[in-house]
Amino acid sequence: MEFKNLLIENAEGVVTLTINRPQALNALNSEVLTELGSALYQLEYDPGAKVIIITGAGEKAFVAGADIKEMAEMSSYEGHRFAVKGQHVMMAMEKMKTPVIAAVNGFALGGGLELALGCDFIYASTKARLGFPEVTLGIMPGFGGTQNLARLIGPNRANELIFTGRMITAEKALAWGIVNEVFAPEELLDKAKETAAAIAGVGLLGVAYAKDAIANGLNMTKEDGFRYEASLFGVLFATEDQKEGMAAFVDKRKAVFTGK
Ligand code: DAK
Repeated sequence: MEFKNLLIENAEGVVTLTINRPQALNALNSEVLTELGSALYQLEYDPGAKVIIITGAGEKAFVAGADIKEMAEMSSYEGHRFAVKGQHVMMAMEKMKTPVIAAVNGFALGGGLELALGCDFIYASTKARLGFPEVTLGIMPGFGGTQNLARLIGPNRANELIFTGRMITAEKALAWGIVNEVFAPEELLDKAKETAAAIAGVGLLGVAYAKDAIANGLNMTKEDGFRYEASLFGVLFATEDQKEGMAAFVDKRKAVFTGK
C-alpha cells in the first residue's frame, strides 16, 4: 500500500497508521480523507492486520482538524462531498471488526478530535490538547463529534467543550473520561503498541463481536441489547476459536487462535 499522506507499518499484526502531513499539523484535507478511507478498507480485509493504532506525525499534532485552508475555498456542493467523505471514514472505524486505538500525541482539534473519538479508545500524551474550535470558525462539529462526545461523557461537559471552542489538557480529558490513559510523550506509542499486542493475542472473533455488541447495543433498549449480545455470544460457539480457547484452558496451555 502506497500513500502520499499516510505511513503504515505492520509489526506482527499491530498496524501503526501515521497521518503524515506535519507541515499542516496533519490537518485532514480531501486527499488525506480519501487515503484514510482506502487504507482502513484495505486493512479491514487484511488477515495480517489485527489491531490498528492511529497517530500523527511530528512532535506537535495528532490532527489539528479538517483542513481550514481547503474548506475556506469550497462551494456548497464541495462542502457536502467533503462532509460525506469524512463521515464515511468515521463510520468505517465504528463498523470495522478490527479494533482501532487513537494515540493522541499533540493537538487533536475539530475533525482531529472527531477522528480520535471514532476510534475504539484513546491514549494520550501529556502534550495532547483536545478541543472543538469549530464555533470560532462559524461552524460546528460535523464528523460525528456532537454525537460521539455527548454519548461518551454526557451532554453537559460536551456542551461546555463544544460551545466554548476551548482546548483542554490531557489530564482534564482523562478526568472527563475522553481518554483512557495519559503517558509521557516518549512512552505513548510504545504503550499503545503494548495494549494493541495484548489485544492481537486474544480471540479476535470475540473482540470483533464484543465491539459490535457495544457499538450497536448503545443504540438499542437494554433488553434488545441483551438479546443482541446473546445471539452474538451463541454464534461464537460455532467457531474454531471458541473450541480452541476452551480446550486450551482445560489442557492448561496457551490458546492458538486462528480467527476462524
Ligand atoms: N487546517 C489547515 N492548516 C492548518 C490547520 C488546519 N486545521 N491547523 C494548522 N494548520 C497549519 C497552519 O496554517 C500552519 O501552516 P503555515 O502557515 O505554516 O503554512 C501550520 O499548520 C502550523 O500551524 P501554526 O503555525 O498555527 O502552529 P501554532 O503552534 O502556532 O498553533 C494550533 C497550533 C493548532 C493552535 C493552530 O494551528 C490552530 O489553531 N489550528 C487550527 C485548529 C482548528 O481550528 N481546528 C479545527 C478545524 S475545523 C464538516 C465536518 C467536520 C469539519 C468541518 C466540516 N462537515 C460535515 C461539513 C471539521 C472542522 C474542523 O476540524
